Amino acid sequence: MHPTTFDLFADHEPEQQPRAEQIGEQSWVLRGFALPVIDQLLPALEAILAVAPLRHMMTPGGFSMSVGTSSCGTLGWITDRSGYRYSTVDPMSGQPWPAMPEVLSELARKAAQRAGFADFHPDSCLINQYVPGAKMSLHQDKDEKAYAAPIVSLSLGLPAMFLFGGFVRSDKSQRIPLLHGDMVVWGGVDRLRFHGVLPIKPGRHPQLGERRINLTLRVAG
Ligand code: MD3
Ligand code: FE
Repeated sequence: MHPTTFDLFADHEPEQQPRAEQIGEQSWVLRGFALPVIDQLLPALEAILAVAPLRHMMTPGGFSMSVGTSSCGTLGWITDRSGYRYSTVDPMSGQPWPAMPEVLSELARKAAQRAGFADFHPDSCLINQYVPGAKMSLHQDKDEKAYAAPIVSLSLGLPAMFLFGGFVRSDKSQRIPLLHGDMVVWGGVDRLRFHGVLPIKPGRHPQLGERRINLTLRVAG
């Protein structure tokens, strides 16, 4: 058994360990990596969304995002007419964002370690909800203070087709299907690659219903 997955997969046979697929020089898809703790994650996520509900934020250009967003952790990502940034306060409630559940930060730390990034301690988790038809256009993630740390994502619910591009918008994108329980780690030389999500296809997930939720764990501050 791989030493870094010892705790998380203690009850599982080695052949049931998640497969790691390399999608970039320093980027990995970890199929099903979250499944062993999914029954702890989903109630923790519902508790966060009860305190910090999903909302459709307005981009600086004045467009409402098709994706509903919220956050947990010390810093939460927000956007309004004055731009994109991280804030310690949820502007909807005027309160700090809900704490990041330990099951989530530990899972992200283990995923990052599996992809070669030691000591990943995220201070922010952005929660994106996609209903069928919602998408995310190609963009780069540049609002974090530093790019040394990777970004770790966790996909839940309906499947998505993730677009993994290059360093300029016009570079050809790879298409990578992401399923419930999959995790992806992007870092190092791949940290500033363009990426996006194609419109979600209609469907119903047994646990999440008619939606996809994606969590991205980051070192934002
Ligand atoms: C690839 N979210 O929140 S996963 C985002 O599925 C975002 O909700 C998508 O893009 C989603 O910003 C994609 C996350 C992701 C985040 C950062 C990356 C993929 C990345 C940085 C570089 C390359
Ligand atoms: Fe992004």
